[in-house]
Amino acid sequence: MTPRTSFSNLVSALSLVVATGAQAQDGGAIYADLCASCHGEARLGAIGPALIPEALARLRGASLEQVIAHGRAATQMPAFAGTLGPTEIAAVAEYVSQPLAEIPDWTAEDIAESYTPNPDYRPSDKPVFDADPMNITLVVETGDHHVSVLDGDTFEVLDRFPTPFAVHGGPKFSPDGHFVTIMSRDGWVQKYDIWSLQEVARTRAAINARNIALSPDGQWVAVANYLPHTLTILDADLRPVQVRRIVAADGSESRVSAVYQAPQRNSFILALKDAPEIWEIALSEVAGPFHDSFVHSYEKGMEESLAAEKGLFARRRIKVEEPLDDFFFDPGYRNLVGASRDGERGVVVNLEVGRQIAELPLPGMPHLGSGISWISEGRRVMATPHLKEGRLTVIDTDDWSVVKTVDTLGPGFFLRSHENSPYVWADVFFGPNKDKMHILDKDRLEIVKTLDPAPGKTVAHIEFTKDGSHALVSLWEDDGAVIVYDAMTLKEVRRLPMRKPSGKYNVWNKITFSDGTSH
Ligand code: DHE
Repeated sequence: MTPRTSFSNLVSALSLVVATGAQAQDGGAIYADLCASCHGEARLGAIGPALIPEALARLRGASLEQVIAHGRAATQMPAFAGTLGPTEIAAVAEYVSQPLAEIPDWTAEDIAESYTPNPDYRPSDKPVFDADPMNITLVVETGDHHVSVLDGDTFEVLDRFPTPFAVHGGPKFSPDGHFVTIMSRDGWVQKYDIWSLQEVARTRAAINARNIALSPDGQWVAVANYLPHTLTILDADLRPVQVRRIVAADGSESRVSAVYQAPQRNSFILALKDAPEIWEIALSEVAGPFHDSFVHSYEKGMEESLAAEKGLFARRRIKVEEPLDDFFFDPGYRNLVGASRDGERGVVVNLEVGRQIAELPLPGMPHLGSGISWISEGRRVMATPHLKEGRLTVIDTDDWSVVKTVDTLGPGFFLRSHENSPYVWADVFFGPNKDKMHILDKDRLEIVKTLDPAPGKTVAHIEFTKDGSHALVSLWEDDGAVIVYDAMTLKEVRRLPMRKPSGKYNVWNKITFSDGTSH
């Protein structure tokens, strides 16, 4: 079992961090002297973000030293090149890259204490703007940690609000599109009122989180966490309701890969990152189809009794052969397709019978979280990009056979389409062709055009307007843009300046689970 300590004991526990030689010890002293006041004595974040390997995953070695030396534009992070020499900068970078000696706890009390309502928030029972509230698109700008609220008809920015540091994953809209909930990698969860264009509140649900899911009725927010090993459930006001420790059937603890809502099943589905299990969390008293699946999958000898697990948030375990990182659901949420750890196969798990029913060849690390589904020549297919190979795989969701493999100009990250569009848009996120955007015909399953709107720059992630008439593409640079295309002629019509717009989310497409959006 991994050792744990309470948050209050953490500072003293950190003195146990095993230093990797004199350099790391110096790094610790420099950290305490210059960094702790903003990033927290325990490196868990304060006004600055947490400085722990889980949070710095994409910022290592030279890049981390660059930030320490030169600061970070548009943030309060100052440059230390005038104060510290290169060896000291390397030492502090090395220090913050070391794992914490103990996995800190983050209890319901810690969450409740972090709760920060916006004192100026005034609710409004109707939108304070004339734009169609169903055609609002949110643009997450990770360049300076803001979200722009776009009118999907005029492309006017109605508001631009600050977010917690490093938002990741899709914001989740309430079923009526009135509110949105956003999560940062540091575990902060923010609620924003789209109708009144104001932040409602924010709270820190964990130390390091993966993603969030909102229950189909909008009443509960599930937060999937890496640190600590928990699933946090908040109510719609962001107050903690349950902090559930993730303990696999064999007693070991696990991180959570991701959590999603399954609307037809009225449940949350999550995958454990370190144990071969999928969990389903009931969002009503266990009854109906969920109850049947629940009873079916119940195993004697589990520590909890069925009786104890039949209320709200009852948990069902589905055993799989190996842990799943990333997954996709068919539109009826009857089946889940997950990527195997070796990145070579996809496994199909039927949620009703609670077991694996098929396996697919998906070499090259499929990115199933970005998978989308549509009707192609009368049959329902899904497609996934691959993070390590330049290809898209199209799968028939009736018999789980591979219909086609489409070669692309490099590995991609995101895919999008819309019911009213004949095309699927696929980025080429990695490699020399990161500036390209492929357009595929949904029936022929062929690339019919490749856009090149900003040679040499990263072009990624797509979202459609509510009616599918326009496609919004990110120019994923610090001084980037959202490029608006006519989705039929594929011609650029507008370019809206944005700071590294990582993702875009249309209220209508998301709340109606539009064909062509990822979950
Ligand atoms: Fe993501 C969504 C996991 C790295 C930008 N990413 C998701 C989701 C998961 C996931 C599970 C779905 C959550 C949801 O929307 O509820 N991402 C992972 C990883 O495991 C990975 C590869 C490694 C990691 O660092 O965690 C990873 N992701 C990245 C990035 O480096 C990206 C490109 C930049 C960033 O901001 O961190 C990135 N991920 C995104 C975006 C989404 C996302 C923009 C939402 C896409 C959408 O359209 O819904």
